[in-house]
Amino acid sequence: MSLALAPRARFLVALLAAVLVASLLAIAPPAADAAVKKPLDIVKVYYDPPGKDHSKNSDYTKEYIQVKNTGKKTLTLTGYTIRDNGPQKFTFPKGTKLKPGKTLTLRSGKGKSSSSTLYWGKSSYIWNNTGDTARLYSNKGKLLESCAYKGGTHKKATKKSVRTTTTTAFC
Ligand SMILES: [Ca+2]
Ligand SMILES: [Ca+2]
Repeated sequence: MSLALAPRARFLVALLAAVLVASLLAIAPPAADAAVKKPLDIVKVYYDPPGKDHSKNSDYTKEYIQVKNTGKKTLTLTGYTIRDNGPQKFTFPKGTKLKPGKTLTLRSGKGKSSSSTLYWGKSSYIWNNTGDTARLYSNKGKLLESCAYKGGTHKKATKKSVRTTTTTAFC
């Protein structure tokens, strides 16, 4: 009789183990990427558009950084800033608003702003092709996100830098 029960006992042990693993997975912390998501999130830096870098505005404006409102409320970005790893700094103009789920593109160079696109307004590129750090600050100067990248293709993010292609850093 005890021999006949053995397979069932083994099955129960296996079932118990499966339930235990499932419950452990349920309380596992969220993925690193989800953890850094903020109501205002740097999505990507298009740091090196394809082709040679020419010193002209139509090329500067191909380069951009994108931020997204991942929250549920419209954000007013007046006074928020974006900085590179050097002295470059962009201040969001008074009255800049971003609706939930919407993305705002900030292009290097000069151009006419719209509700979805802003321009840094400088006669230069902003984002270094060989690596840089994009930092986003609130209007009170609080660091909201820091996104460091190396140039070239890096298929996996590390603690020090995000995933990149030859054109784009995924923050
Ligand atoms: Ca991000
Ligand atoms: Ca660049």
